[in-house]
Amino acid sequence: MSALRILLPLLLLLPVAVACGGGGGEKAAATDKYEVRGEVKDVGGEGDAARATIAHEEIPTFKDRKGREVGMKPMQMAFGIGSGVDRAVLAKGNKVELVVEVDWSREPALMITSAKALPADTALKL
Ligand SMILES: [Cu+2]
Repeated sequence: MSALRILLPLLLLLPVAVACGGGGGEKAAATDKYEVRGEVKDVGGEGDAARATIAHEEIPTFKDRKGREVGMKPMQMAFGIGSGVDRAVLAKGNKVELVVEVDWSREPALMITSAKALPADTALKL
């Protein structure tokens, strides 16, 4: 019973330690994550150099590198492509729903970590 009393708080702290571990940035902010829809304008490169240029809808809750919620208007911009993303979904002209993770200590800061195809007739506010 006493072993559990010691172990349990440690187990509860573990996810916090993991969340603050990566990055090596000046502050231990958690990675921000956004869901955003858009249209693929261009895609290329492999591995760390892989980029997708997306015309994306507004991201109203987007936080800048100081953690201020400034939002992001609809625009066209390049994103990194995470290793687990299905590249077939990110074909030029496709409409997509993305999960984008932001880590300001990394280049590129904005990385697509999930991509799902939307029907071609999806109306986007771009
Ligand atoms: Cu943008």
